[in-house]
Amino acid sequence: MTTAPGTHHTPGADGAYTGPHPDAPDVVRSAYAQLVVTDLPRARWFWVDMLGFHIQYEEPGVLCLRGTDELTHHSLVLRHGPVAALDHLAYRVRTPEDVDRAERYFTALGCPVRRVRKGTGTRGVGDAVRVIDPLGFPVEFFHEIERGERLIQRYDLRRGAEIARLDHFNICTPDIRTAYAHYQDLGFGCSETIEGDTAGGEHELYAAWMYRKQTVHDVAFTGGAGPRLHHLGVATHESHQVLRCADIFGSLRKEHHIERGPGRHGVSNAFYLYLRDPDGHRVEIYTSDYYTGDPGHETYRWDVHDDRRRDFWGNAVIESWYKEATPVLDLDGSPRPVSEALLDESAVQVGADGLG
Ligand code: 4SX
Ligand code: FE2
Ligand code: CA
Repeated sequence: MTTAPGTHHTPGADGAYTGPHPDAPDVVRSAYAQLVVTDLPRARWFWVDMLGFHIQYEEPGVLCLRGTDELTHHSLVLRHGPVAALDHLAYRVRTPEDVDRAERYFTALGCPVRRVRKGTGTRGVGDAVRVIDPLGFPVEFFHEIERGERLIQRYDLRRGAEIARLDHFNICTPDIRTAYAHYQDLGFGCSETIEGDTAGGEHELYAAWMYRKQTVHDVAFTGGAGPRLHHLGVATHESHQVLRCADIFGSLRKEHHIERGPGRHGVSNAFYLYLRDPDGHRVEIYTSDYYTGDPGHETYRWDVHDDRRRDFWGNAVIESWYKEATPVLDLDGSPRPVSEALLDESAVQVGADGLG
């Protein structure tokens, strides 16, 4: 059952929100992503030397990376492979029993489900379950993960954008309302949406930002052909780190990696910069969004015609940002087919975008 986002998700607001599905696993947060890259030394240059991720573990063909604030083994795994793709997204769940709960929940939904025993999956991760979720994405649920040494005050090790932590996943899917309902069943709150003419009763849902941790999001949806990964959002502490990163790309004549920004988002209020890695995987350097942990936190709804929604200063969003994304893999490692887009925000007549 779905009702209009922003009107019902707050428990008690109008009685319509029924809470997470009773059988859903208790998700703590977006925890890590595993990307397939075609040239690991070049990917290492980008993610480690330029962005400032720390190497926690390496073996031939694999790099496990984390930010300064992360105490877990990794928030990003780069794996060498023949085709650039998303191997899987991973959410940490609250207890070991929640891993079993995830297995039952996705089995009941009729999804492909695979149990990954400790020591057979991603380095450092304990017992896990991998599924192809109802949106077509490869997603892992795990509880146990190895710890890493505290790096928060290792200023001597900082480089590039001085990445603090993974913040969010942004995924392309043709049907935002279905994505919204799926994550609502998993207990995610909704911080912000972009909707069709909210005064004219259009209420087409173009995008939504949903969270378990107490920030604007763990996952957001971009309307378009899917399943594809739109970007990984990684957080810095301060906006000067975002600017410094952009400056270093310029100094090295590597400015072609910069795709959009720097700027201030309307949605989330975060300061941002989008980059493309050597394989075209998109990453957003993101900082200074806001707290959403109050249980009465209400959804903020943007009109798709508001030029400030995606860039608060009204700067145009370029077409590649709407259209290009990373393909995803099946549980057995083969690329998954991509469905047609049902919804195209870039086709809406919006002055600043100059699209449509
Ligand atoms: O472009 S948006 O302002 O809608 C936006 C995009 C807001 C927050 C994000 O993390 C994002 O990727
Ligand atoms: Fe983002
Ligand atoms: Ca550019």
